[in-house]
Amino acid sequence: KQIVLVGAPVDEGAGQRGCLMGPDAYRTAGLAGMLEALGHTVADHGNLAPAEVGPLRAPNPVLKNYRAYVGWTRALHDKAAGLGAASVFPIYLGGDHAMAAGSVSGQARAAAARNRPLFVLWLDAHSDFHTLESTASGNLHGTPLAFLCGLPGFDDLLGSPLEHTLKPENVEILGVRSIDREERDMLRGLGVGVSDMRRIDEEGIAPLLRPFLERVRAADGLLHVSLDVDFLDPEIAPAVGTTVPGGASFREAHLVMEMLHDSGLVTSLDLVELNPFLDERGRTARLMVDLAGSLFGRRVFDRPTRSF
Ligand code: DIR
Ligand code: MN
Ligand code: MN
Ligand code: MN
Repeated sequence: KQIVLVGAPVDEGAGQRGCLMGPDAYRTAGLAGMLEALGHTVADHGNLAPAEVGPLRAPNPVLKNYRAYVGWTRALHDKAAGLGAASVFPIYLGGDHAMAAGSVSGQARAAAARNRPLFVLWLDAHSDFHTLESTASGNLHGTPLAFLCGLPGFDDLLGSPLEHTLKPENVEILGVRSIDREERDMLRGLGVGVSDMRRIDEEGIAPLLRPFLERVRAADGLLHVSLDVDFLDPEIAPAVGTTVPGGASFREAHLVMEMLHDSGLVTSLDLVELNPFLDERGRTARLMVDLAGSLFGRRVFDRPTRSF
């Protein structure tokens, strides 16, 4: 594959600062070299900067860094729309999850131009399904998926209503274990696919993922994967500001990535919410790189015996 790395040092959306160091932590952990060793070509496009934004009034006084959210969404949307039109595989290096408002909306625009439906697998402890009205924390990384599904109130983000929204039934949230009441009601109303940790425990992660992948294939869809560090259990991935106990295990996470690779369906990826300031000697950054390795074809027998 021809892989393009796009750094998105966004940290205004999270409650804690530090995600701006994420892209460089992935580079330091050897992401590009690992992908090249698997036979891919890699072009690092460096880090994006937010777009300039004119005067704006935040629709809700609780929102933090609203202008920055708008600026990042516009810059990432344009970049992703361009990459989605080219025959490359973009990896968006976060940055907090607010960046997905731009990366995914841009990929959705490009998918629509190619007459292909975009599906999204959201691997996260949270559903990130607040509107600008419903958020109580004001942390904008809790809102991108609601924006992407076309919920109202987000027109400032691109300066006009989002044209290519995700179909709620084409979104699957996996690994979730912290959903606010307002988010739950909106998710249920729209019919977004949600598999929480209890379902993963009872049914196993593979049988939950497989039918979604089959739907993507049947629809000839493109698949974007948005991987939040807090999908993982904090015992193995401590470098995130919003840890929630009881997350995906090392084995579950690698299994998901290996199934995604085997499907051949994934066309773009976000690696988000890594906060290197909270890491233990790069341990979480290396695990995320390792997971990306499984998504790009690394098998158990060619994984190094000691990864950290
Ligand atoms: C909580 C936590 N639902 C909020 N959200 C997220 O602040 O809105 N944490 N996304 O990562
Ligand atoms: Mn998230
Ligand atoms: Mn269009
Ligand atoms: Mn999260």
